[in-house]
Amino acid sequence: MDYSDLIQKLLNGNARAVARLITLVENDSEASENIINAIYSHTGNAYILGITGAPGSGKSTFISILTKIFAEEGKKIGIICVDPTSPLTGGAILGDRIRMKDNFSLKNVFIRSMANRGQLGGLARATEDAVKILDAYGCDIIIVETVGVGQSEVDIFRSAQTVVVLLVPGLGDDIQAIKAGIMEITDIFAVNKMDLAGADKKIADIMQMLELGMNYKYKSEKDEDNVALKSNWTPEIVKVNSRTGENFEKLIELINKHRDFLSKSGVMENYRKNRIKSETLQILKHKITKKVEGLISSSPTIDEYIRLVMDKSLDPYSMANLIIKLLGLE
Ligand SMILES: Nc1nc2c(ncn2[C@@H]2O[C@H](COP(=O)(O)OP(=O)(O)OP(=O)(O)O)[C@@H](O)[C@H]2O)c(=O)[nH]1
Ligand SMILES: [Mg+2]
Repeated sequence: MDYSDLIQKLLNGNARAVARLITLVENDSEASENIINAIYSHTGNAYILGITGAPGSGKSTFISILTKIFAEEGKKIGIICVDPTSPLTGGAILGDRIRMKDNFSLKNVFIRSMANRGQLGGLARATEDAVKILDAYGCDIIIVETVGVGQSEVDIFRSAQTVVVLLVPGLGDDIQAIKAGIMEITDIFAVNKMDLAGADKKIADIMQMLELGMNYKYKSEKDEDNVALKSNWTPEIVKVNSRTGENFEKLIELINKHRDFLSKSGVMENYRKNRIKSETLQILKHKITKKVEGLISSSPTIDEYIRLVMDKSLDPYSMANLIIKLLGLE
C-alpha cells in the first residue's frame, strides 16, 4: 500500500493523518516499516517525557497540568497513554482520554491511547513508532503515560529523554514496586498528592532507596546494554499537588535541568547512540524470532533434526546451533 498521501498530510500537520498512521503501526508491522522509513528524516525534534506511577497515583491529573503549562508556552503537545494491562483500548483508559480531552480542547494537543493487543514485541514497538509519528507531525513535547507494572515501562520508555515516576504519600507499597530496572531509568521522582499527610516521609524514603540503589547502579553502568545510560545524573525529587498545580514550577525547573544536562556535550550523543542500538536490537529480535518460528513450523530439515533429538543422537543445544547455521547467522 502507498502511504505517501497520508504521510504528506501528516507532515502538513493534519491530526487525522496522525490518528490513521498510529492505527496502522499498531496493527501491521509491514506498514510500520514503510511508514517509519518515510518519516524518519523528519523526526528528532520532539522532547519525549515518560510518566509512570501506580494506578490512581494521579498520572492523568498530573499530565493535564503539565500540558496546560506547555500549551501556554505555545508548544505543540502529543500525549500517548499506554496501558500494558489492558487487552483492548477501552474502559478506564478511554474514560481517561475523554476526561483529559475535556480539560483542554486546545488545538495544539493530540491525545491517543494504546493498549496491548498481544502482538509480539508489540506495545513498546508500536509506542515507539507512535512517538515518531507525533514527532514528524511537529510536536514539541511528547508525553508517554503508562501505569507502573514492571519491565513493560522500561521498554515503553526506551525513547523517553526524561522519565518522571509518580509516588504518593502513605504506604510504602509504591516504593517497593519500583523494580531496579525502573529506578535506573528514573530521572525525577514526583511525590504527588502533597496535600495528603506523609509527603515528606515519602521523600525521605525515596532518598533512602536511592542511597541503597547506588551500588547497584554503579555496577550496571558498566553494562553496555543498559538502557539507562544517564550516568552522572542523580535523580531529583519534588512534591506536587496535581489538583491545584502547586509546585509545578519546581517540577518544570527540574525537567529543564535534566534537559540541559542531556544537551551537554557528549551525553545526548551517547544517549542517542545507545537508543539506536537498543531499538535496532529489539527490531532484530522481533524479525529473527519471526524467521525462526517460520522455519521451525514448516521445514523438513527441522523435522529431521527433531527426529534426531528424539532419538538422542542430537541434543537441543546442538540443534539450535544447526538452526543458526541454517539461518546463515554464524
Ligand atoms: N488529593 C489529591 N488528589 C489528587 C492529586 N492528583 C490527583 N488526585 C486524584 O487522584 C485520583 C486519581 O487520579 P488520576 O489522574 O486518574 O490517576 P492515574 O494515575 O491517571 O490513574 P490510572 O490511570 O487509573 O492509573 C483522582 O481522583 C484525582 O483527582 C493531588 O495532588 N492531590
Ligand atoms: Mg490515568
